[in-house]
This record gives sequence, structure tokens and C-alpha cells, in this order.
Amino acid sequence: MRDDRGVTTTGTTTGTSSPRVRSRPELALAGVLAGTAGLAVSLAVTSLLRLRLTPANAVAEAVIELTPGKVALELVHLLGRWDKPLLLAGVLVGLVVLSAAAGLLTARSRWLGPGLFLAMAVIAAAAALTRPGAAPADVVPVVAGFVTWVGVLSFLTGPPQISAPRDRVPFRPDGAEPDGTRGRREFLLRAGAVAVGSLVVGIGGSLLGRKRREVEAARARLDLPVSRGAVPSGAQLDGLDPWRVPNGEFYRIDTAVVVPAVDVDAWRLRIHGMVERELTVSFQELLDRQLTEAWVTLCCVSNPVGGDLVGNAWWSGVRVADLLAEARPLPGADAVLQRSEDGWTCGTPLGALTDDRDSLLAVAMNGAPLPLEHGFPVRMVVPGLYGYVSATKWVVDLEVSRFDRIDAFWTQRGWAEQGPVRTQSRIDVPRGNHRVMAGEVRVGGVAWAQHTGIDKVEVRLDGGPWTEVELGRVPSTDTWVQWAGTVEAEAGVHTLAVRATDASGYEQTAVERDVVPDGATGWHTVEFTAE
Ligand SMILES: Nc1nc2c(c(=O)[nH]1)N[C@H]1C(S)=C(S)[C@@H](COP(=O)(O)O)O[C@H]1N2
Ligand SMILES: [Mo]
Repeated sequence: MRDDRGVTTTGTTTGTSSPRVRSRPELALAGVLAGTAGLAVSLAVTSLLRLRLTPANAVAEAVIELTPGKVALELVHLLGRWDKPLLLAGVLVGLVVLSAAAGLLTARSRWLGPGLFLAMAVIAAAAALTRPGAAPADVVPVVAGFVTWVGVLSFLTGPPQISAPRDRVPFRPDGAEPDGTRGRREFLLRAGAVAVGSLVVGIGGSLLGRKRREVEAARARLDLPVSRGAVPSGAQLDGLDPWRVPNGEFYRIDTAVVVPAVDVDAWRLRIHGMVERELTVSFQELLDRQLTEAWVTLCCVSNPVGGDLVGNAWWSGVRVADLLAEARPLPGADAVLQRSEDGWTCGTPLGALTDDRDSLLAVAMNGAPLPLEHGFPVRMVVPGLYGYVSATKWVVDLEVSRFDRIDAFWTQRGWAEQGPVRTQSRIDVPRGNHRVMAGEVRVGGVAWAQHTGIDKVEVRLDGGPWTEVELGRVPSTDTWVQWAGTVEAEAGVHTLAVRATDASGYEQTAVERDVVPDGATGWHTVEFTAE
């Protein structure tokens, strides 16, 4: 029922207890408070059960998975490392809006609000259960959240607990509705209690069982027999960004909404499939093998021309070729399906993992155990291949197979099966749209063609002749190389272009191609002003 003040009234009409009077803002607030209370409870239950994903995170991951490949990668480009926080924020905003709607719906029928919450819970449960490696326990936080939603909603929209008889309510000369006033005060008390309760449960629960903190602590205790790697002399040119990218600045790309927190003592790597002898190794058994260390530049296939989804680091780990040799791949195998703890997969050519290059199961990056974001405790690093077909973080499973039998995460979404890194070069100095002094202008940047090597880098000002620039020294063909030189620029606006030629003789094409399906091509150009 609605009375003439736009106030919703429901409940008993016997006259002995007060009617439930709730304004629309109150109903919406009741819904939102129920929504956030359920969220807090689900968070606490997730953390107590030490599950990886809260229901909200599971929904966000499912959204990533259901997003068409091209759109997902476009998002990665546009939003960089902010894509996941933004997505999660979107899910939370959706939750708040739907919860408010659930509150408002209770005015129509007492079943509609809980009904909407039920629909939301079903979606969250479906998202949780379709995560890779999901177990029945993963729906427990959803159920706990749903029960909270419905309980709090009825608590906030239901009749007052203690209803004073009408005749005990003092007469109000101003004609105010005594029941409405008392109902409002009681509502506000209840709402406050729910808000405080949610805060306590949410914060307390998430502090209690945080798996991530334990894994960070275990990581800090690790003392790996690795070196920090000295930057080779001549690799770092003056005035350019660090040739070795520090771990905290290394680009990050993955589909994990919550970084997997892998217990290093429980970690196992299984090598199986088309092999003579299946193999399972623990972290210690991995370390017991000979460690190899190497400089390798990683690059993302979705790095646009001139982009920064590329980085160089000193990696320490065990050569995959040695482990695969122990497993003895069967004839006919040409691929390895790699799987991560969080269910991400990629298909890597068996040859790239067994030839003489330093394809590593890396345990350390720049001398420190892998940061959690970069795959702790073990990730794959393969010189010469884009990350999406090789660089599995939190790797737990290598299945030797054939390309015609496997289907990996990004190849299912329209990306190429094979992903050799394309030869590229980038201008870092001057930055685009910067102002410099007219005359001799210093220019510089990086170029890469991992596992092939860079032979020559040339720059061109305003469409003039190409001129060769100086190259930094590199320890192998597996890293990027810094380049630097000067150009003569009079006062005015200029366009600088760069192109590299790799050791196979291939000169970078001017043809501009999008990152989809197997990496961008084209020359990087920047505009700058000399004055
Ligand atoms: N488990 C897992 N590993 C992954 C990915 C992922 O989504 N999940 N993304 C890959 C991609 S596309 C790239 S480019 C590299 C990036 O590694 P980084 O984040 O350490 O720079 O990781 C690869 N390994
Ligand atoms: Mo990538």
C-alpha cells in the first residue's frame, strides 16, 4: 500500500501493533545495507576458508573470461594495470544498484526483494563454480552472503521488534505520525547496527585468514641460491630508462583478479602427457637441480607500437629442457600445454622448451624470489616468445602434447597459436610532445628481437634520410638493446621515427598492424618541439 505522502506501508492491520512505515529512501538504504552486509560476510567466509576468490572477485573473473578476446585485450591496452580494479569496482557498483533495487522491491511484495537477491546469488554461485579448479566449498561464501542479504533485508524492512501499544505513544500536537517517527528512529538504529556489524565482520574477517600475508611472509623467509646479476658494462646508455627494469616497475599482464597466493611447500609441478616418464617435482626438488641465470626481455603481444608492455630482468631458474629430458617426450609431440595454479593455460612449441635457449622455470627475478604478481613461486620464461604463449606465472602443470589437440586461453579467443616476438623499436627520448633545445637533439630508446638479436637501429627526422645510431652492448640476443644518437633539429615541430633491423636481416616494416592476432607492426614515431 502507499499512503498520500508517498510512504510505503505494509504489515499488519490489526491495530494492536504498529504498521511498518518505510519511505523509499529508507527501503533503498535497507537494500544497500543488506547488500554490503552480505558482501562483508562473504569476504570473511572466503578468507576463513582460505579460498582464493570472494564471490565478487569470481564474478569479475567470469566477466573477463566471457568478454570476447578482442575487447578484453583492448581493455588491457586502454587501462593497463588498472583494468582489474576498475572491473571489480564495476561489479561492486552493480551490487549496490541491485541491492537498492531489492530494497525498493520489498514495497511491492515481500518476496520480490529476496527474489532479486536469490538471482544475484545464483549468478555469483555460477561464477564461483565455473572458475578453474573450483570446489563445492567455493559456494559457501555465496550461500553465507545470500542468507545475510535476506536476513538483513527483513530485519531492516520488517516490523519493529518491540511494539508499544498505540495508547502509550504520547499525543503529538504537531500532528506528526507517531508510528512513523518511532519507526524511523528504530530503522536508523537498526541500520547503524548493520553498518557497524558489516564493517567489523568485513575488516575482521579479511584480516584473520589472509592467505596472501602468509605467502608474502614465506617468500620473505626464502633464501635462494641466486645472484642479483650485474648489468653488463655498456648495456646502459646515458639518459635512458634502466636497462634492467626493477621488479616494482615491471609491466604486469594476467587474467587474475586476485593474485594467486601459492603455498611454496605445497607447490608441485607435474610434467605429464606424451612423455615416457611422468614427473612431479616440489620446490625443493626444483632447487636441488642446477640453477641457470640469464638476462631475458619479456614482451606482451598486446604491446602496441611504442608501448611499455615490455621489460628486461635477470632471471634465475632451472632449464625446462633438462626437466623435459628427464620426462622424455614421445615422438610426435610438438607442444606443451602449460597450466597455472589459477587455471590459465598457454600452448608453447616443444622445440622452444627443449632447444639450447635458456627457457627457464624461474624462481627469482633480479635476485629476489618472484614477486607474487610475477608468478611466485615458479613461472616460465622463454626467450623469443610473447608472454601469452610461454610465460606462465604460478605454473603448476606441463602437459606434453600436440598443437592439434590443445586449446589455450588466448588462442580460444582469437589470438594466434604461435607467438614469436616481432622485431620492434621504441623512442624514449625525447618523449612525445616534449620541448627540447633546438640544435643537436639527443634521441634514444630500446629495440628488441629476442633470440634473434638486433643488428642495426636507424632514426629519421621529418621524413628525411635514415641515419644509423649507436647501440648499447648486450649479453645475448635474448634482451632488448638500448640505442642513442643525435639529430639536428631547428626551432619548430618535428617528427622522429625509428626502425630496427634484426640479425636475420629483417628490417622492420612500416606497415601498421594491430596487436591482434600476433603482435603489432609499424614504426614508432614521436612529435617534439625544438625551441
Ligand atoms: N598464470 C598466468 N600467467 C601468465 C598470464 C596470465 O594471464 N596468467 N599472462 C601472460 C602474458 S599475456 C604475459 S605478457 C606475461 C606477463 O608477465 P608479467 O606480468 O610478469 O610481466 O605473463 C604471461 N603469463
Ligand atoms: Mo601478454
